Amino acid sequence: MTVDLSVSWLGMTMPNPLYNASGVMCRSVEELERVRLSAAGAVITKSCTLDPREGNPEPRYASTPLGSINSMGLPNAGYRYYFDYARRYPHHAGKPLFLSLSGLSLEDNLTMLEALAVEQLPCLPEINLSCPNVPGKPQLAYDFAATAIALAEISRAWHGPFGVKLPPYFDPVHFVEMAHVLGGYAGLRFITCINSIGNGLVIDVERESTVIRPKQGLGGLGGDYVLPTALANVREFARLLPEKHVIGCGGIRSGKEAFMHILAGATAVQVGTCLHEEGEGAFERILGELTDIMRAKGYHRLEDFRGRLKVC
Ligand code: IRO
Repeated sequence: MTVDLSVSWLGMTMPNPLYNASGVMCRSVEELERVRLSAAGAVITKSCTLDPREGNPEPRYASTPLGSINSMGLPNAGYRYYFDYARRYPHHAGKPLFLSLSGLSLEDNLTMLEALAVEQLPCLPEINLSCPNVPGKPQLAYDFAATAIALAEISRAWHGPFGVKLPPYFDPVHFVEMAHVLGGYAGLRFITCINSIGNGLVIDVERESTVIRPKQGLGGLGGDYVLPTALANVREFARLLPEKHVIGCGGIRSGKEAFMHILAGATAVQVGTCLHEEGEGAFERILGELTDIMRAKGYHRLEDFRGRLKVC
C-alpha cells in the first residue's frame, strides 16, 4: 500500500511534514545544511536578533531522563547571516525555508521584516513571541494586549504570510482569548505550538545542584515532559482557528508522537529535543515509523486522519 506523506499548504508542497524546531541544528550554515540535506521536509533557522548574540553562560542545556532543559539565551549570528543563507538557499528544490525572528523589541522585529520585504526572499517568517530565556524579557505572548499590538504593527510592515511561535497555555480561557487575538490578522497563516514550557527547574540530587547555570537554574523544558501540553495546545488552536494552520512542536521522538500531533490537527510537525539528542538521522527514522503506523491503519495520506481525533 502506498503512503504519501507530502503536505501542501500556503501554496507550497513539502515532501513530508517533519522539520527541525527552531533552536535545534540551525544556528550555523553547516547545521542548517545538515537539516536541508537530511530527510526533513523543511528547514527553519535559529531565532535571530538584529545583532549577533553569544547567549547565556554555560552550562545552558542539559539532557534529562524525560527530555531537556535549556536556557540558551538566544545565541545567534544576527539576522543578516540568516538572510544571507536564505539568499543562497535552493528555494525551488522543494524544501521550504522558514526564518525564525525574535527581536529584543517590537521595533527590532519590524526592522527585520522590513529588510525581508525589501529583498522579497521567498521564505516564511515564524515570529517567536515566546522565548523564555532572556533575563528581564518576559514571554510576549503571555501578554494578550501586547501581542495584539505587535501583530497589528507586524501586519503593517509585512504583507506576506507569516506565523508565530507561541508559548504553551494551560487554561481554556487563555486558549479562547489568544485565539481571539490571533484571529484578527489575515496575514497570520500559521501558529507553531509550543515553545518549551518556560522556567522549569531540574535538580541533580547527587550534586545538590541545578543542571544549568543561567537564571539560577530555571529553563525551558522540552521532550517527554511537554507532549500532553503540546497536544492540548495544537488541538485547541486547530479547533478555535480552523482557517489557520497549526504546526505541532513538543515531545515528538517517534512516528507515534508525530501521528498524535497530526491527529490533533497539526499541518506539519517540528522535532526539537529528539533531534538534539539523536542528530538528523531522527528524521528518516520518525518518517519510517509514521509510514508504518499509517500503513497499519490503512491511511494513504495525512489528510485521511489530520484533525480527526475522537473524544472517547
Ligand atoms: O534560549 C533560547 O535561545 C530559547 C529560545 I530563543 C526559545 O524560543 N525557546 C527556548 O527554549 N530557548
